[in-house]
Amino acid sequence: MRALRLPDWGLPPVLTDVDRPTPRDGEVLLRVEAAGLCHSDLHVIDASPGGMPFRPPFTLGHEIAGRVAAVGPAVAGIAPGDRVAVYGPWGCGECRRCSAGRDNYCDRRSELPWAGAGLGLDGGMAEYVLVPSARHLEPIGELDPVQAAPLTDAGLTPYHAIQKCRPALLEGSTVAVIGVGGLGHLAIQILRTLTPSLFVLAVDVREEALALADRCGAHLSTRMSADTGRVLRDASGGYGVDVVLDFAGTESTLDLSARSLRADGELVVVGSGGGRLSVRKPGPLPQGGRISLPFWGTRPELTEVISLARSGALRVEVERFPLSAAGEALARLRAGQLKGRAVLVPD
Ligand code: FEH
Ligand code: ZN
Ligand code: ZN
Repeated sequence: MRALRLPDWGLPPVLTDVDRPTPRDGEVLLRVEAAGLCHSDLHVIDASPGGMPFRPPFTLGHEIAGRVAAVGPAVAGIAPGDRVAVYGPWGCGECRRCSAGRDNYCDRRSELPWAGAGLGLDGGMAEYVLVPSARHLEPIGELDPVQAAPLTDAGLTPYHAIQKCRPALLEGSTVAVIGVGGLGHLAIQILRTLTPSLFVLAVDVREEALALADRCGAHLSTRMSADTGRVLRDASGGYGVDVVLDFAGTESTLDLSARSLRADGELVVVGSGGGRLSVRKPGPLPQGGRISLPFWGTRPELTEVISLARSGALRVEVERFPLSAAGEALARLRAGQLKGRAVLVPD
């Protein structure tokens, strides 16, 4: 079967032929119908030896949807032909966190030589993918797999981040979404769906991203500039923004987030842009300010995200590429030239 493999650190991914795996015990083999591209895939590709808690060679892709092709003898409740999305942050499956469906915060993460699908274990940028347990599979019904695949990360990650600050999302609260890419555009839709009375402000550097924010339901979208802190403050009645979701996590966006945050506000840092923010008193953060660093999402939350999408509340902006054009898709992602999420479809 064809698969996009990372052969070793420092080498580019290659599309090559590998054996199609056979499911054993509780494993499930999926025929991949869609695999999303994520900025984290670039971090993995660009990592140097020791930079990640796993090592190549493996197949990339941690945003997967497809159809069950075969099941191991111990599998129950899932059968060939079932259409599913894959929960990606596979944990040990035994600790308290994994037992509660919070594999994203597995207590034994540091002991595992992998972090999930396409993260040390073979992922979904391929014709088939082997999933270690049926517990990672979420039925998608009639949902288009090209919509479902990005929801397993680009949808699940903002959903989890929003659940973390849900108590602060009161009637009429102001929320800033900084970075309207694959995750940010879905964050806006989730915010508008879960708490319709929120006042949602969107910030990005690209005009097409601001247009996407408007289409997704942002009340105000503003281009990042030296003035953005004032714009956000003015838009929140001069008090500052109740919740900031930073999907970039760069030095400049963290600085903007801190400057725009209301006293007793919540800063949720989702993006892995490598920016730093000084946490000291007095310092750049307002009094009562709270920071969280959410990672991906939980298995029950994936059920909730797929249910929202099946109800029509979420629509992923997608750019499709055949698996054979994975190199072009990665180049467009790296150049910041994608509108929404790139999704590979095996050809
Ligand atoms: C995946 C693997 C490692 C780091 C970050 C990620 C995110 O894409 C998950 O949302
Ligand atoms: Zn990701
Ligand atoms: Zn665990």
